[in-house]
Amino acid sequence: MTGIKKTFLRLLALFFMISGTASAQKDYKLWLRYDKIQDAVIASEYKNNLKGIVSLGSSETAKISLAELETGISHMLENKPEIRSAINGENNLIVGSQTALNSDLKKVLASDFDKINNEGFIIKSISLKNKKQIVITGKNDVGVLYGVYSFLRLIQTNKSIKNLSIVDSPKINLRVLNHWDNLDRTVERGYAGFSLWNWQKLPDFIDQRYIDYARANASIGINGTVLTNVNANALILTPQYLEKIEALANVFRPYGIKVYLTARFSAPIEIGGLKTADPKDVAVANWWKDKAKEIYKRIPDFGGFLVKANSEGQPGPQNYGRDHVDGANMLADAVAPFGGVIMWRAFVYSEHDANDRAKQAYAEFQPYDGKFKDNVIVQVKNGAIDFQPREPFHPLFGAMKKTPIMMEFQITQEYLGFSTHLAYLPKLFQEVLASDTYQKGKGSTVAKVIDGSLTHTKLTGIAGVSNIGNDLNWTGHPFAQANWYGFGRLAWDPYLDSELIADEWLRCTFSNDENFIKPVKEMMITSREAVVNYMTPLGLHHIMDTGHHYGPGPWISDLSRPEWNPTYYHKADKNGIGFDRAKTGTNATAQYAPEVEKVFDNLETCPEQDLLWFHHVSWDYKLKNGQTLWNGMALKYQEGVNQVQEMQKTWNNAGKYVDEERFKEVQMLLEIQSKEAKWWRDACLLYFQQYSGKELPVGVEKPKQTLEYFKSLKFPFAPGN
Ligand code: BDP
Repeated sequence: MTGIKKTFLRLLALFFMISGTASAQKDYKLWLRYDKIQDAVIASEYKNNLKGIVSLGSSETAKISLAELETGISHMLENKPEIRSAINGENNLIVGSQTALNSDLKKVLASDFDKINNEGFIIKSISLKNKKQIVITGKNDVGVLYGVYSFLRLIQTNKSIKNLSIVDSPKINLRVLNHWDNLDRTVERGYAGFSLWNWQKLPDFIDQRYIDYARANASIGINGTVLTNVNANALILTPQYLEKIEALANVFRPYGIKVYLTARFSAPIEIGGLKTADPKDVAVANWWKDKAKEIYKRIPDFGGFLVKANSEGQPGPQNYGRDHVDGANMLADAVAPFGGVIMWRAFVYSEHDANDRAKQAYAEFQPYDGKFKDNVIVQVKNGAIDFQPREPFHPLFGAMKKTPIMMEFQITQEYLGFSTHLAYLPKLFQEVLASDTYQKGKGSTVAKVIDGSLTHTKLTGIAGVSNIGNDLNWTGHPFAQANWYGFGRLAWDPYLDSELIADEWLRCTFSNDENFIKPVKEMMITSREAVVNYMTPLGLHHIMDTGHHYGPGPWISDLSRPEWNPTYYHKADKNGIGFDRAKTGTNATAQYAPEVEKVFDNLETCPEQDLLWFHHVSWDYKLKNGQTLWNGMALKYQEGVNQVQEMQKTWNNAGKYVDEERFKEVQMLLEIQSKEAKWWRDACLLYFQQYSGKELPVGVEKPKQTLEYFKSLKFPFAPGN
């Protein structure tokens, strides 16, 4: 090869590298793209109302607010507003916390300040000495920052800013991400690459990603992050690692984000040199007290610990004949002097307990109601089994009347197609939040339980198991970003409509063009139901392949723990299919309030979407649409496949509104999803057909492979396992 040719090829390679990076950055920016406003009329309204910015604060957080406004506005309007040192003239955007406001402003806004809490904000069009201004304020600088992001979102979504009067506060105190990140940077159930936390380079190297991560979280109101896996490693609590945690905490602090760690219960033995981790042992309690002191010395606003104890092999107080209350309260005492909290997980079930797994967490935790210290909050998964595509709400939400309980959602798609399937999860989250527990009569929704309005608990919280990794687009699938975004928005306000959230996200992330928004929003909204249909329709659950949880495995029946086997959950036989959790079966329905119990218990009133969760039903049972259960189930599987094909069509028509790179990415991913939806349909139906003994109804495509083929598939290096 000649020298010139070589140079040319090198340049060509470089060009592709650079353009590749540039395109990847499109995903990288998440919903903070701040694209130019396309509509000239709207853009001119913004320009007229935003002549100058007056920033009244000087803290790190205030500087971030100002920088974000400058970047956002100058990109969206292609015009940099003047930064003014004082309120001169009109059409200024005045930004600052309550204490920084002058007395005129304080007076104008006094009644609004009464309506917000410490993290809330006010965005208001006002007239000051006959001059029009917009104010963004809050009780402190972090509230102002939330207001800034909310204001930028108005512009991103092309809303009018002429007569603003927005007064908003988060309804839940702890809005946290749970990273299941290991110290070797693998991520348990993570499908977006490796962990963001580069432990080897910390504390000295601050990756720009840490800052961008904090920005993204602050923009949706997330105020806490648990950095490490619930299956914890005690080493994170050693000085060598605490120094690194401190560096991350310093990055996150100005964004209003507190750092939390998972505490391995046996840490006093593993890194403390003690012989026991018995919570009643004075030396153990003191070890934790000293550890807390050491952490708070470095990180004065450290959030506290998240603990998975005596669950799936993790150590806990029961190893010493103590219970969850003993363990949680001992840790609570250690962090209490510093204002820390303990998030104690209720995700427990035991192979030694012959009881229905769905009943075990309630059975164990409900009797502890009212026994935990004030700074303990019990973290409960949304359903009683384990983050399935659909689960009825966890009965504990209706049953802990004196104990703060927080929600745990899974944003990472362990059971919903990893990061290859498009599944818009806020739809799932909303379904759970809106479920009525009847704890105090009709209207006692899960949302009201976790925001404390029903039980009047002061400590309230919501956690989302993160779907973030070091993939260039953060979440593996461009649309999985919407699940991170939507989680944050619902954590802020659990009454928000998931469809509005989808609308917002699409506008910020892709385009404001209605011809794009309408069909693509529809695609997002149906996507979760599509996944339910092609994986686990009519209340089926836990029928995925074992270990990695990738793909179907309803046939698995040989695992050592009975409740790990899919056959335990579907109980298919010649007579029918489903888990009888009604009075005639395990009576799990009795864990709900009588009003809910009645509905679930009765085959006639049980919602069909939960049918096989609560009932073992004959293959010939007539569904509401007149189909037999077998036919109806087969048709649901087919419907799921059809829905994905519709999603593909929608996306194929969206090409002209989206950049080539993201368009292709999503197109390829939908193609995988379509193939895998068929895989789920065929494998499950062939397997269940052995029991039903019936033909597939008209309208359901015939499988092209045999059941043996599906059973033979192996995925030795499936991610996240
Ligand atoms: C299960 C996951 C497992 C987690 C566990 C948990 O498969 O990796 O450790 O949940 O939440 O769904 O503790």
